[in-house]
Amino acid sequence: PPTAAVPPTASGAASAVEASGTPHAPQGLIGPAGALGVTRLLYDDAWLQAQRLLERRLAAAGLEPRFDRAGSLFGRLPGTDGGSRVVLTGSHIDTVRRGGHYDGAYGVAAGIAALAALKRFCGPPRRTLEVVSLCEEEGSRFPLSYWGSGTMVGRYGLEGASFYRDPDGETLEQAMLAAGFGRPEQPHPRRDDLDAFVELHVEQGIVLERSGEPIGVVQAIVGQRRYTFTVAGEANHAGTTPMPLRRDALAGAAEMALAAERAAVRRGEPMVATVGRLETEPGTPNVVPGRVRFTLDVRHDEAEALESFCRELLEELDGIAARRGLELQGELWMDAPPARMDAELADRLARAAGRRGLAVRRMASGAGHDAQLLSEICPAAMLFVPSRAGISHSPLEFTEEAQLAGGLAVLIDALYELAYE
Ligand code: HGY
Ligand code: MN
Ligand code: MN
Ligand code: MN
Repeated sequence: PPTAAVPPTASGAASAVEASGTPHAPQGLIGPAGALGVTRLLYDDAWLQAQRLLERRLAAAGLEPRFDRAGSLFGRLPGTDGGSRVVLTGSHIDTVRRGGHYDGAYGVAAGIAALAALKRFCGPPRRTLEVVSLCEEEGSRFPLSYWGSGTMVGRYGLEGASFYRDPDGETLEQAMLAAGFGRPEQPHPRRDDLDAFVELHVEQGIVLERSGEPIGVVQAIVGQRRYTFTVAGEANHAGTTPMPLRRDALAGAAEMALAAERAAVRRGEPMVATVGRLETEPGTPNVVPGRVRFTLDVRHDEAEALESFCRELLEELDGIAARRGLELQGELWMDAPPARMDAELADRLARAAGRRGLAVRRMASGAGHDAQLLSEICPAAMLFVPSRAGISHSPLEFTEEAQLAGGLAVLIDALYELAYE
C-alpha cells in the first residue's frame, strides 16, 4: 500500500516522488511565475512545447504516452485485470493570458508523479490508471472553453472546430491541424470507459488559507455563462460632436459593465459577474468610439439563479442601449451548468486525507473545472490545496511545496484505493 511506499508526511511524499525518480513538475511548469506570468494557449508554441515535454516525461516514466485527436495527452498504467475500464486523474495544460504556474498544470504534474510513484513502489494496478493533460479548459484563445473534456464527453464535435476563430481570425480547426492534431488516424476523444475522474487543483480562492485546512474536498462546482456583447454607436469627431448628439459605444458599454456589477452585488454571494475583456473601435483618442465588444462571465451554484440573473440583466442592458440610441447584440458562447461532485468519491478523498492526518474542508468551487464536464460521464471529484492570498489567474499565483506535496500524497492514496484494492 502507498503508505509504505509514500511516507506518511506530506513533505515525505515529495521526497518519495523525488526518490522514485519520477518526473518533477517539468521545469518552468510549477513555481512562482515571472512578472509576465505564463501564457500557454491552445495549440500555440508554448502549449505544444509543454505537451511534448510531458510526453517525454511520461515515456521516461514508462507510462505509455498517447495523444487523442484534440491534442489531450494521456499516460497509462495498465491494470492486470485485463478490463477496459479506466480510473483517470489529471487537469488542463492551457492557461489564461499572463496566468500563474499552478492552475491546471499542478493537477497534470501531480497526476504524472502519482502514477510514476505507484508504478515504482506498488507495481501494476488491478484496474488501469491513466493521467491526462487536457488540451484546453480556459477559453483564453478561442470563444469556447473545455475543448479537451468537452470533446471527451461529447459536448463538442471535432467537426465544429472550423466555427471558432481567435482574435487574429485563425480558426480552431486551422490551429489544431497546424499543431499536428485533428487527423483521422488519431484516436477520437470520446470516452465511455471511465470508472472515476479525480482532479487535483489549487483552490484559486482564499477559503483554505483563511480556515487553515491543507486539503479541500469539492462538493459542487458553480455553473457559469460567458457572453460576448457588441455595442454599436457612431464614431465621430471628439471635438465637434456635441455631447447630446453622440452615440458613444464606449460610454454605453461602461454603463452596462457597471449595471452588471451592481446587479451581482444586489443579488449577493455566491453571484459574481465580470467584464474581463473590452475592445473599442476605432480606439483613437480624438474619435468618439463607434463600436465596442466586451465579454461577460456570470457564475452561481444554482442553475435557476443563474438563469433569472442573466435574463434580468440582459433586459437592463437592452434598456441602456435603447436610451442611448445604441444597438446591442449578445452571443452566449459558454454555458456550463452547476455540477455536483460524486459523494462517495468525495468521501473517499476525505478519508484518504484523514489517514494522513491532513484536515479537510468540504467546499464549493467558484472556479470552473474539467471535473464539471467529466461528471457527465463518470463519478468525478476534486481535491484542492490552498492558494496563497487566494490569488489566481495571475503571475502571483503560488502554493507552498509542502501543500503541493500534501495534495499529491492524498491523490496517490486515493488512486491506490481506486485501482489497486
Ligand atoms: O475560469 C475558471 O473558472 C477556470 O479557472 N477556468
Ligand atoms: Mn483550472
Ligand atoms: Mn483557470
Ligand atoms: Mn492567431
